[in-house]
Amino acid sequence: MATCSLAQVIETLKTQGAVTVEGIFSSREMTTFRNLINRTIEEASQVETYKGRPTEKLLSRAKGTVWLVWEFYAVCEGALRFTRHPAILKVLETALGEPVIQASIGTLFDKVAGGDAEIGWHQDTFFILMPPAGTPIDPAGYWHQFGHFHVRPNQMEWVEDSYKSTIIVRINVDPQTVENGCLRVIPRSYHEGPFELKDPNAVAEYIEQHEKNAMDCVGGEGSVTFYYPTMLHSSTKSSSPPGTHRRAAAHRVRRASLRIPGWEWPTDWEGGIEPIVPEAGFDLNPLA
Ligand SMILES: O=C(O)CCC(=O)C(=O)O
Repeated sequence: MATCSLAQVIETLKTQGAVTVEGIFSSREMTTFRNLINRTIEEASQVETYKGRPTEKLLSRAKGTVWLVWEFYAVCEGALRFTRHPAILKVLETALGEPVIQASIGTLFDKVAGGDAEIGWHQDTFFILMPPAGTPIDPAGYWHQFGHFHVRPNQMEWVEDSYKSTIIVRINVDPQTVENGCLRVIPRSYHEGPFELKDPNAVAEYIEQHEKNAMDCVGGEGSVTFYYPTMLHSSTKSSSPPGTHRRAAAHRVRRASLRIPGWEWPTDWEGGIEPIVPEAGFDLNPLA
C-alpha cells in the first residue's frame, strides 16, 4: 500500500483504509527523532513521575523493554513539530476535507527484538473526550487515563460513523519490516464500522473470512502510514536480531468540525484545540 501522488494516496486510503507514503522525513530527521525518543525513555525510566505523569502509567513494558510511551507528544519535547510536516497535513486535510485537529496526544511504539510485544486483531474504537462542565459522569465504566475518558461506540450517541472523520498517523522512525513486526491491517475492514456495535461473533467471523487478505504495512525509515481507527490491525513479535528497535509514533487527527454529541474534546493539551498549522523547514516533501 505504498504509493506516491496525492491523488493515489487519497484513493488508496479511502478504498483500502490504509496507505504508506515513503520519504516524508530524511534519515537525518529520523536520527534526531530517535535521539529525542531515547532521551525521553531514559529520563522517564529513572524517575517515578515524569512531566506530571506517573512513570508506571506512562511507560508500558514487554519483557523488560519499554514498548509503549503513552501521551508521547506531551512528554517528548521537540517531537510534536514532526506531526506538522506539510505532506502529512496535505494528506489529512484532503482526505477529511477541512482543517484538522489532533484527537490524541500520541503513543510511541518501540518494539524491541527480544521483548515479547505483540498485539492481536483489533480496532481503535474509542474517542478521547471529556464530559461537558457540570455533567457528572461515573468514570467507572470508562478506560480513564491521565484525566481523559476513552469513550467507546456504545457509550456515545451514534449520528454518523465519526471514525471515518478521524485518521491515525504513524511516523515510521525506523524501517518497518515483516521481521521486526510491522503493523498488519485487513484492507477495507474500516468500511465495517465498529464491530462492537454488531453481533458478538461478527469480528471473529470477519477475521476468519478476510485474514488471508491481510497486508503488512512495510515502510522505510521516515515513511508515514495513515489509516482509519476502525481498520482491523495487529502486529506480531519481532524476529529481528536481539536489541533491534522498530519505533513508530502514532497520533490521531480529526476533522476540525467533528463533534461527538454529549461530549467535549479535551482542551488541556497543546494541539487539541486549534487546527494544525503546517511547519516549514523539513528536508523533504514527496507531495509538494
Ligand atoms: O505498533 C504496533 O505494533 C501496534 C500498534 C497498535 O496496535 C495500535 O496502534 O493500536
